[in-house]
Amino acid sequence: MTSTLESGTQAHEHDFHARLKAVAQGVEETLASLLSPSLLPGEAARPSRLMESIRYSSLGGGKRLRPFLVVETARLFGADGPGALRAACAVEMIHCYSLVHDDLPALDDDDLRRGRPTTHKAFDEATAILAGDGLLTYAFDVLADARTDPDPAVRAELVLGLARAAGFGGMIGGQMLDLEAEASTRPHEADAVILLQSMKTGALLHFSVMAGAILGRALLPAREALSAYGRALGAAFQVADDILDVEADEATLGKRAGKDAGRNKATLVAALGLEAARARRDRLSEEAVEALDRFPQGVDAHVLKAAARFVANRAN
Ligand code: GRG
Repeated sequence: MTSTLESGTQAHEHDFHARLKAVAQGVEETLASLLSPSLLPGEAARPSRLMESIRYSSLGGGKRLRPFLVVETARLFGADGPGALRAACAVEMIHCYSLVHDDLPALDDDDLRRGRPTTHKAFDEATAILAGDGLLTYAFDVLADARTDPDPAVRAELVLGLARAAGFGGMIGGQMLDLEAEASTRPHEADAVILLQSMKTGALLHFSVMAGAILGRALLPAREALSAYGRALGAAFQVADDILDVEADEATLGKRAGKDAGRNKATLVAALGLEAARARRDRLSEEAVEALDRFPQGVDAHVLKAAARFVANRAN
């Protein structure tokens, strides 16, 4: 017989998947519109091959987890309108740009992403570099536009937060540490890997949550709880990724599997071993859930809690 607790958890999982799907659809439509050939004031032209490569890199794939976190967090405060979807698309643009550049021959040199040829394979290297650059720049355009939020202070906070998360103290810095660790002959230390991952992957996931809090004008106690949630979820996500690289196959992942060990990648599986990495992933996922228990009363965060569990248990 199914216990009440189990059926409650299943209902939450169901709600999570329904919301993930709904947000993904909203993101797809908003991205398609943002990346249409129509010019914005101040733009002279949108070169068709560039736009085609950008659409290829960002439409029709991915779990859309970061946009989901933006929209669902904003929804806790009743702020999940078109502005939240625009902010969600800005974060997804940064994510897609990082994937396009990460796949380049000078970095990971991958041929497969989201189950399709990588952008430099489908187009060419120079176009893939420009597609990434275009997505990076446009993300800030979208955030700074008054259609994202009428309050300039809110827009400035979003722009600053995304810049810090994606910049040299965040994603790019994490990528640099990653490259250095890969080239090093010393064993990977867990503390160093944890810092690297908190920057490379964690910062953007954390910002996704905080963007929702910013759009929702969340007060300090809620922001603190959400920040703790975002940090734990971001860390759990990357350990799960390290584990999937060992355990999953290419067809399920939609990208090359089993590549970390051969490349001396600084992963928590390398630093801690598979069992300890699994235990850490599950602990972090529960930590994320518990962070939301500190939430102000009356706010129903069960979908975000289910997201933290999904991050740990996902198949790709
Ligand atoms: C500017 C040269 C240059 C590089 C950009 C590459 C880079 C900076 C940073 C690394 C960021 C990166 C690629 C991290 C990997 C994180 C990761 C596990 C991505 C996969 O995320 P999912 O599973 O992917 O959310 P989907 O496809 O579902 O969106």
